[in-house]
Amino acid sequence: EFEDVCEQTGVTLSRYCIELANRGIIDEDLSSIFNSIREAAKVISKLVNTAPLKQAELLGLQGEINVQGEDQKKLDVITNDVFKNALRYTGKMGTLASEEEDEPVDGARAGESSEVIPVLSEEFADTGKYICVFDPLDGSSNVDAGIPVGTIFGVFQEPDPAECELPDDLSKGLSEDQQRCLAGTLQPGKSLVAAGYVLYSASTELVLTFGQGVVGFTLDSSIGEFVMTRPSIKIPARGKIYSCNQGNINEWDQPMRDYIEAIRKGEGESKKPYSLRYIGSMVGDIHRTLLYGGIFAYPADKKNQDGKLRLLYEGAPMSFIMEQAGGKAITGHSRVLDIPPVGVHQRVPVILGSAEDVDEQGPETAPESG
Ligand code: P6P
Repeated sequence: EFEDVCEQTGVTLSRYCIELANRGIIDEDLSSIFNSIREAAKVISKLVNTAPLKQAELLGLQGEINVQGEDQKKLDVITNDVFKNALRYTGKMGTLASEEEDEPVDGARAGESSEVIPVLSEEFADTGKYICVFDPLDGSSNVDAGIPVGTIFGVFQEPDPAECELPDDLSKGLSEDQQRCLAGTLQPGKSLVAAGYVLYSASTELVLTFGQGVVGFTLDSSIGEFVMTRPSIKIPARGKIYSCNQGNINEWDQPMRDYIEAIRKGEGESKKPYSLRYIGSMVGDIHRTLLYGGIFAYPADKKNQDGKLRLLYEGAPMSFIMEQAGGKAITGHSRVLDIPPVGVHQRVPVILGSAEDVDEQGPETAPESG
């Protein structure tokens, strides 16, 4: 059973994936994909930890602007290549979508092309059945200051061709292959088959879910392996920490402002004042919320109706993990996992964490249509 794999102390991530594959809980392809994610995480951990020693080579700006309109850091580009190549060499990937790529790219032309082939280019041909969406180095602007940063990833299975209904404006001029891969990338979070994050901090933590609970591993550099340290992560039903950029409070809607003011002063349901903990790096803030409980929020505001965080490769994977750990994740109006993306870099407001805290902030309304 899944549980008995988790109870064997000292299980490495490599062995964990083999055991799950032997039990038919995941297939060999997904096991191979997680092996490549494991290797990429070790390389990125090393890069992040040694960056200050290699200032010129690794820190500072790449001198380009990414699709987000943000200055691309050298490490953004390097870690994106590390993650992309690790996945491509599995030969199991259909499509990859990254925060650092303007559009989804082919996943599996290992060796055939040193350049990745965008899904929207004519030579694209789908060759794998899994799709990976990822942010290779979330919070990278914090690296220079030694603040924890992370990688976030989610894995979808390619949908049946019959189920691929792209909006007309997205499918215009695309081949069937391209339409299927783009449709396969723009799936709602509830269709994820796996999700996880890697936290590069005092330790390097890898937390993942295959939809049967949440498991945590810690990198043991002395053997170069991720060792299982948290067999079954469950978020407390209620916490006493809130995590948000309170500097934006005047831009939030009234219910959000009232909620934060109440829990801050001990006037919320628990009658005790909450503490504010916010490092401005999503993976670190979410990992602490997952383990200690409480609420993390990057809500919509007057300037950004969809908030700041990206649905496909930030909000959805983190919401999947949070729900699998017994928590909740809403936009302020609906469940994050129900939202079908219409764009790879679409933003989404995110309020997630302990179930009782999220319910207190704003009871979930009916899932958004579509
Ligand atoms: P703000 C980092 O830039 C990031 O994308 C997330 O990691 C983090 O949660 C958020 O933005 C911080 O945004 O506006 O509070 O600096």
